[in-house]
Amino acid sequence: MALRSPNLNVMIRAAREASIKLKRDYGEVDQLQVSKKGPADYVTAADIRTEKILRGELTKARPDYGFLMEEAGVVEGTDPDRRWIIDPIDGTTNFVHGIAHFAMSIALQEHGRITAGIVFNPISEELFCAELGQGAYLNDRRIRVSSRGAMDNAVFATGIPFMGRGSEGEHQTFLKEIGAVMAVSSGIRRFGSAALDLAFVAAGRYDGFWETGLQPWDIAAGVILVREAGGLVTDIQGRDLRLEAGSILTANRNLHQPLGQTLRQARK
Ligand code: 2AM
Ligand code: CA
Repeated sequence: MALRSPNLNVMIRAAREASIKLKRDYGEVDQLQVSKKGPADYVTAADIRTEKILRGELTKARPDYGFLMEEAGVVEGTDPDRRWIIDPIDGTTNFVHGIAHFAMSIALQEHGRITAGIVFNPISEELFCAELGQGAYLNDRRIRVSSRGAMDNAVFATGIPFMGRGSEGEHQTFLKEIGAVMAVSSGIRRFGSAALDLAFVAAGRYDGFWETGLQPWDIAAGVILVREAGGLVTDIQGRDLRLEAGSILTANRNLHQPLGQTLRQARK
């Protein structure tokens, strides 16, 4: 790939270091299905452990930077303008069910802007990374969003709300959305990791993705991947994305508008 910046190398090294333990943890999930404590506690422990390793490695390399992390929350750095946004395991439900579709997500935010992001699936060893103005890469290969232009050829990803996430009203809205999208597209997929969904849009595997109820660490790295791969990213209303907004709509340049329109029409 193009020359990686020192910060991107720091991120990749941290993720590779953390993946050693995470892979071992994942390998033990099967046995845990039958243990007394159950897999839920175990996955929480794996989340916390992975985040600690990432935090430790990143702090060693960049002692001044702050953090926004899924488990430990906000840690202010002495540099007020730079922080890492980390999701140690995006796709924890998959992890706990022994489905090898989860990833670490690390983004660098500088002066409020995301300037670099990586999404790393430690099992498939697919490493997606992007830096502002430098393009997006899968391992060492440049990636681009798909070029499909017709909704009826397109495959879209989404996240289905579940018990404990989203109100009854939000669940009903989601049913209307998939009703509308399934009627005009080639298919909908729900793999359970927003970070990987965005990475797959960047790689042109999905033609678009939408989801509500997300947190900044689910999407921070994925957003720069999609943008650097040539895709559009907004909230569901088509407005500029704020990471805190919780809703996201992304697709290639041909399909962003028709997908958004289909969703907004369905929500009425
Ligand atoms: P997680 O695996 O880190 O929890 C699946 O639809 C996506 O939603 C995943 O990226 C998942 O991240 C995220 N997710 C799961 N529960 C969530 C919650 N309560 N709030 C926000 N995001 C959640
Ligand atoms: Ca997550």
